[in-house]
Amino acid sequence: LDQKGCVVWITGLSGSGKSTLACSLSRELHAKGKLSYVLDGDNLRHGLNKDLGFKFEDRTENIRRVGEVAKLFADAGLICIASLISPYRKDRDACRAMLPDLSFIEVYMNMPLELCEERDAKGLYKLARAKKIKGFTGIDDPYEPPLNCEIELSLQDGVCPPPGTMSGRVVTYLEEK
Ligand code: GGZ
Repeated sequence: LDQKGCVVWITGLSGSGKSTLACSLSRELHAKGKLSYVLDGDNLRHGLNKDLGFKFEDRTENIRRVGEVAKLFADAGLICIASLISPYRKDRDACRAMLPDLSFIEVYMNMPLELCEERDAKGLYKLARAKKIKGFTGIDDPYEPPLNCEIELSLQDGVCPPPGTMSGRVVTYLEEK
């Protein structure tokens, strides 16, 4: 295998475009002959993490487990793309600490809450605003933005760049390192 494993950790609010970016990145890497695998928080919560909810300790355990699995994929030489809200800085930093230097690439989807809320693909923000869901990230649960991430993606001239543009930035970063 002509590649070194690493973890691309995508963090950001629900609806910020993490899964879309993960998918676009995975396709682009595939086209370049690179092996990757996507770990999506929402999907893993149906299997590996189905015993976990959204309270503080559960989210911490969720991130810890996905970090451990991501490390296994990276050890096997894959580019592991983890896409989770991962709202707490200490949990993301603990994942970073599991991996060798330079092999944890934190990507921050810095999208305004208003935009995420406008998208509201699953209607969860609406439920959270109506207090039918408690502890929803960005509404009544905190999101701690990264202080030193490798890549920050945000609006360009007030609009969200297309997924291909954003995944292109990540690929360029990976190629350069
Ligand atoms: C945040 C929630 C919540 C609460 C359900 N807070 O956008 P989605 O819907 O499809 O993906 C979100 C997913 C978050 O799972 P993660 O494993 O990424 O979260 S964390 O990293 O914080 O452990 C969202 C849905 O689950 N969801 N309830 N209260 N998101």
